[in-house]
Amino acid sequence: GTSVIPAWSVTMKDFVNCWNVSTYLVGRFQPKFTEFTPKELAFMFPSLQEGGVFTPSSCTQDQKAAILIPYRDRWKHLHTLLPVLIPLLMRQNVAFRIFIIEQELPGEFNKGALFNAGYLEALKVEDFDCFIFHDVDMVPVNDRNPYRCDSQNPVHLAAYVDKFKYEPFYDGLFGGVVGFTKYQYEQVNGASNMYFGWGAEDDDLRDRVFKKNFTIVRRPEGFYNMIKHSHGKSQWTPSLERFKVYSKRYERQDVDGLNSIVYHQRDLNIFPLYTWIKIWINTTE
Ligand code: BGN
Repeated sequence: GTSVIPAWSVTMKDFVNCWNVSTYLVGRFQPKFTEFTPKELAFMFPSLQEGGVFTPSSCTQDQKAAILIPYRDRWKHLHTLLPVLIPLLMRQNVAFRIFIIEQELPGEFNKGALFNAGYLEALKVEDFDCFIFHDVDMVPVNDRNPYRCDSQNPVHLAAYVDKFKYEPFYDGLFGGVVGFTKYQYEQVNGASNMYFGWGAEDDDLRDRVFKKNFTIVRRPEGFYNMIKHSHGKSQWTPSLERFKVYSKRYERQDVDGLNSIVYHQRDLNIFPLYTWIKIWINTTE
């Protein structure tokens, strides 16, 4: 039947699309890389709600984004990224929740498995439209790069990185920061769970995307600076196994990924800046 909306329930907010009113965007900027304590950050962002939640108050956002940061032993990086990322997301009027997806020791880091576990755990907390998988050391330096999923295709947000002189490092680069809708992530069966250590899990994910007939969206504003690693290079060991795993990627896509991830959620903590989830992944197989 017809329903009558009483006039008093129609507020200005209903008419204002958040993506049309991002008033305070500046484009390219040069952030200072400064580490803050969680306390300082909570003080800096009083409009951030417990768990690292933000809902724009003056406009209507059509997407709710889960910002998923795979993590292990990178406290300094995380608290250098957040003072840039949080206000940027607020300037863009993104409705978001920040998740730190920490892999429990011991064992090699497995970013793909953390993507999958993080995705599933985020959906247990609340429903999301857009999943942004975000490296802990990638700092956005252009706030006109929208933290927003594309309705058609997965997005590679970190297209231009200082480490690669802001040039596309290679055509198929799909690392750093990527965004999927729920539909897109489920279609590609998530990420592979079989890459331990550094490298190739992002190339595998890209090939999954293409195999399911998506393309990749890159925006001209996708500029990032990497936080320098004190060890000079990444402390993750480049895995030698990765070439072998990668060569069988198409055979595995439908049986290795979101539908096969084995993990345990060890801990879930709601902190002022983030929802922190600890994940155990089987590393002995
Ligand atoms: C590539 C790595 C990526 C990494 C980029 C940028 C591989 C594939 C081996 C089959 N790919 O070389 O994982 O994101 O460099 O550093 O190692």
